[in-house]
Amino acid sequence: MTDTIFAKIVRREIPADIVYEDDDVLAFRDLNPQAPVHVLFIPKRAIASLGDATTADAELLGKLLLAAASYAREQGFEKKGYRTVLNTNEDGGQTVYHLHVHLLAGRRMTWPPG
Ligand code: DGP
Repeated sequence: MTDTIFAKIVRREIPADIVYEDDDVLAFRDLNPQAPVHVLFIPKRAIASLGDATTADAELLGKLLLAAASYAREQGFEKKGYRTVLNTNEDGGQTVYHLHVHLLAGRRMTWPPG
C-alpha cells in the first residue's frame, strides 16, 4: 500500500496531538473535529481499509475498538455514550487509506449519518 499521512504520524515525521499509544495502536485528535471529542485510533502496522483486513488482523482490529472504548471510559463518556465509525472506501467517506476508527463524543449523534 502507499504511504499516508497517518504512517508519517506513526513515524513522528509530522506532528499530531497524540492522546494514547501502545505497542500496536496510536490515537490522536482529528484535524477537522466533528464533535467536542474526535480522536482517531489507528494500527501502527498499516492496513489500507477494512476490506483489506484478514483474519490475521482480527486481534489488531479488536485492540483498536478496545482502545477507543477504554479512552471513552477514561474521558467520562461511558454513561452518556459516544460513536465509533470506520469509513471504508469512496462511498464510505474514507479519505485517508490507513484504516482508522473515529471516536466521536461530547454531543448527541444523529441517525442516519450523512
Ligand atoms: P476518513 O474520512 O474516515 O478517511 O477520515 C480521515 C480523517 O483524518 C478526517 O476526519 C480528517 C483527519 N485528518 C486528515 N489529515 C490529518 C492530519 O494530518 N492530522 C490529523 N490529526 N488528522 C487528519
